[in-house]
Amino acid sequence: MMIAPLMRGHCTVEVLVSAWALCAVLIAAAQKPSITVDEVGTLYINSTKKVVVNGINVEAAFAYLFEATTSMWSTPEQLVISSATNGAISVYAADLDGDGDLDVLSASVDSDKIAWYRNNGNSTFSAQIVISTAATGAHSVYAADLDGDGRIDVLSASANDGKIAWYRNEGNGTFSAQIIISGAAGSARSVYAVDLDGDGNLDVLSASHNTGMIAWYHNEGNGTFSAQIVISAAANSAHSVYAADLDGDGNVDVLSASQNDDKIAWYHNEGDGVFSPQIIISTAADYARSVYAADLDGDGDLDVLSASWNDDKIAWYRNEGDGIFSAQIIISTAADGACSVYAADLDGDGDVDVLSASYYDNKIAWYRNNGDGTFLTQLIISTAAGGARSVYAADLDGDGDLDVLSASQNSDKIAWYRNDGQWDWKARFNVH
Ligand SMILES: *[C@@H]1O[C@H](CO)[C@@H](O)[C@H](O)[C@H]1NC(C)=O
Ligand SMILES: *[C@@H]1O[C@H](CO)[C@@H](O)[C@H](O)[C@H]1NC(C)=O
Ligand SMILES: *[C@@H]1O[C@H](CO)[C@@H](O)[C@H](O)[C@H]1NC(C)=O
Ligand SMILES: *[C@@H]1O[C@H](CO)[C@@H](O)[C@H](O)[C@H]1NC(C)=O
Ligand SMILES: [Ca+2]
Repeated sequence: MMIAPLMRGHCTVEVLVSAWALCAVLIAAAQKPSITVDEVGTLYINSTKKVVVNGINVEAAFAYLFEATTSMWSTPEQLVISSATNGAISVYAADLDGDGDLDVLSASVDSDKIAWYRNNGNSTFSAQIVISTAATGAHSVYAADLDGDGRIDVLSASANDGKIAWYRNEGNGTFSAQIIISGAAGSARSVYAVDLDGDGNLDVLSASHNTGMIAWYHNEGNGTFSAQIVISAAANSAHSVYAADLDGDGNVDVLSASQNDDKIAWYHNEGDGVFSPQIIISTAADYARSVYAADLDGDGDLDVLSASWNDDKIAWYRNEGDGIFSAQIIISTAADGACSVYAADLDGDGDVDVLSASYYDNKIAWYRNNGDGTFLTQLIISTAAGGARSVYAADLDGDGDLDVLSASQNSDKIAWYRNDGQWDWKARFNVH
């Protein structure tokens, strides 16, 4: 604000010597606008501010057209990691062999299998490496260092044997046999790991479909777990569990999505892993299947996202502060059989975008955040994910942007979609 008048000739008068020095530096550093033609006849208009043609800001107009013309954005190729995942239902990524790149994990419901795929470091993956086939009706896979040895262990939830289990990483991605945390998780649909009582160890959370139960298992410190501690049994046919500090008090709260009561709800962590009764965020998520939390409007607190199957809906709930949530805000109803939602900055513009997987239209899609929690229309990543069940984002090729992963049940596929950075229109059209 102060600089423009200073540069217009007041540099040497009425100001301190230090300000004069700053002024001189700014003038020296400032690139001068120019219009030039080179030998081959290319005309360069180099502006240090705006280029205005008859009142139109040319760069702003280009940006608008690029955003609006989504056909300029090519759909990425589906890169299949494995077709050996009979009933692929869950996908996750973590560096399992400690070589610095992200490996991929899968759960397959029809083959009771938890498996991984080693990232070769050159955008290819190894053949499937089976961790266990003892997760009967496997529904969910996650990874976290449960025993604190610096290696990332693997977790599973399996529906047909009611098991929450883990597999100790013995180093370089070799795993122990299945270690059962609990066999009392009913029709277990979802597993997550987070430190709930603030003792520095990662505890485990589960969602149980048939009992409507959200529960946790206390990590005693070396991957030994307490018996099941029930948080709530009021999540009728619970399908998804997640955790995040929703009211900013430093304790990690718990979130659930449950099908039969169409409910997105949370449980306030009172400290030390003691939870409040269920607090309903919404019952407008018809056959709720998935819940996630991220700061979508950039106001510093975590908002909540849902995917619901019957109304094909991806929606969010604005955190008004202290864990008070707005009514449902719909992002899209074009996700036919919506069953998985995730959030990540896919276009690298600093805000968090939203991803969905939907079963009936075999679709992996995303919704570009304008930065304030308003979203552009659905952008399709793929419709080749037959019976899509799970979506996740991770930088698999190590180029600094986030790629997308899918698990599709009917096509038995774990696949990824490379982010080629095309969303940055200036970079895309820059001739230099
Ligand atoms: C104009 O900008 C381009 C880069 O965009 C640069 O290569 C060129 O040297 C600039 N020309 C002038 C005259 O500043
Ligand atoms: C990628 O790396 C793997 C393992 O080192 C190697 O077998 C494969 O040939 C490489 N592929 C490409 C395309 O470089
Ligand atoms: C890890 O295992 C892979 C595959 O068996 C092998 O190629 C690699 O050398 C191992 N690395 C270490 C550090 O043991
Ligand atoms: C793990 O910690 C628990 C609680 O401190 C203890 O009872 C158990 O013996 C330990 N197990 C191992 C394998 O160190
Ligand atoms: Ca470990």
